[in-house]
Amino acid sequence: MANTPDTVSVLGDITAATGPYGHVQGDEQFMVLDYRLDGSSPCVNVGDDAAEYLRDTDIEGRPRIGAADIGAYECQAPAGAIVRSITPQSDLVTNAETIVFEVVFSRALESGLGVEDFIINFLGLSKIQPTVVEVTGSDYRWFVTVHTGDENGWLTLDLVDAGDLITDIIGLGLDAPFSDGDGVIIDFLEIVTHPVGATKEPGDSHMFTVVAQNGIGALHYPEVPREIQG
Ligand SMILES: [Ca+2]
Repeated sequence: MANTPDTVSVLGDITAATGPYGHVQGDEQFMVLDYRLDGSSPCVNVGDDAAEYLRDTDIEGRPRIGAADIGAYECQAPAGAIVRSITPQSDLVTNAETIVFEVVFSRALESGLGVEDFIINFLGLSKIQPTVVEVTGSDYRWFVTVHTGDENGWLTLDLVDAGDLITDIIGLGLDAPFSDGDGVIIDFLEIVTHPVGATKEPGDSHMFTVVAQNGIGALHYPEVPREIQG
């Protein structure tokens, strides 16, 4: 967050003024109309202590807690950052090896976030369980790459803070866990032969059921070398 005496950067979409009387509304972290900060707000402890007219107390005479907060009111109960959202980058994934989730925090992180901090919930019959393979990103926005396994199902991602303690830029621990993220449907192309598992003999006929999603393709019968035919 790049803040100067003249500008304040606030996470979120403030172009759509949908709150009461056309004011900005951003969850519970920035209680617009009285400008008091929630403990997990990005404005806590990131004000400028060297500002020329900074007072020892806020506009109500309440003491500073740690570094000064941005705004007129000093948050009296600073708390760690929270997860604002965990969102897959697609609602439906067809035949893809990986899917990426975006994870947004209420405050920039300092350290401690890794693949061990995430748990996958998968509803489906998977021979290869989906796994978290990579965590990238910085500050508020992080991206988690998940290997999709090999079967159709419904996949969500939770954050549990299982490895090194996740800390934010003001040194507080993350308020984990988070398990309210959006899910993604994993679809794989499926081909079933009929009769199932039958030995193929010269002259036999076979039928195929093809479950295809979101695409156009052709079905090919692979040519099997003579020496390994049953
Ligand atoms: Ca403070």
